[in-house]
Amino acid sequence: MSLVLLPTDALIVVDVQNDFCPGGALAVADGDAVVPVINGLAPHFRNVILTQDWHPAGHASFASSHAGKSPFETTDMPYGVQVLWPDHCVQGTPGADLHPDLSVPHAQLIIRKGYHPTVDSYSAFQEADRATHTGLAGYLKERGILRVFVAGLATDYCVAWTALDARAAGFDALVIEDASRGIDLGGSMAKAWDDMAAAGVSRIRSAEIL
Ligand code: VGL
Ligand code: ZN
Repeated sequence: MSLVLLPTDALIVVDVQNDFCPGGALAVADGDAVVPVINGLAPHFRNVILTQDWHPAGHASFASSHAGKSPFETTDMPYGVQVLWPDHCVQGTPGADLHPDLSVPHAQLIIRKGYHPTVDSYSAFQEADRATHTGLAGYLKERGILRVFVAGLATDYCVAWTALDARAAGFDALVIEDASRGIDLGGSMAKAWDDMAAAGVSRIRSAEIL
C-alpha cells in the first residue's frame, strides 16, 4: 500500500526530546532511532508540527513531588489515575531540548504541553483533565488540515493520546509505527494499539509514505 500525501495533511512529531532518548531522564528504549526516520519523512509533508513536553520544576506528574512515591508508581489525581515519572523535560533544561539531530527546519509550529503545574498532558490536543485544550485542534482546522500523521515518543503515551484526541477532534489519524518508540509499562503498548484501532487510528509504516 502506498499513501499519497495531500496539502491537507500534517505531520505531528511528538516529544523527540533528549530526556526521552538514551541517556535522558525518562529514556525510551531505542528512542533516538526515530530521528533518522522522521528526518527522512518530514520533507514529504508541507505541514509539520513539533511538540515538546514542557513541565515546570516540581510538576505533579513527577514522583519526586509525592512523598513516599517512586517513579512508575501511580497516584490518584482529581482527573484520574496518574503514572508518576522521573523528573523530565523541565522547562529550559537540556533534557527538554529537541534531539540535536532532529532536522525539520520547515516545521511551522511547536506546541508545548504539560506546563500547568497540577495537570499532565500526554496529548498535544487536550490536557489530562480532558477539559483544557492546547489550541492545536483550532490551529489545524483554521489551516484546513484534515488528516494528521503522528510519530515520535512515546508510542503508548504521548503519541497514542495525540492520535486518539486527533480522532476525537474530527481528524483522520495515522500513527507511523517505525517512526515511534514506546515505554511499555504494564502492557501499555498493547492497550494503546488496541485503543487506537478501536478509535479508527491507522497503523502504518514509513515505507508506505516514501
Ligand atoms: C511522555 C510520559 C511522561 C511522552 C511524557 O512523551 O510520551 N510520557 N511525559
Ligand atoms: Zn511528561
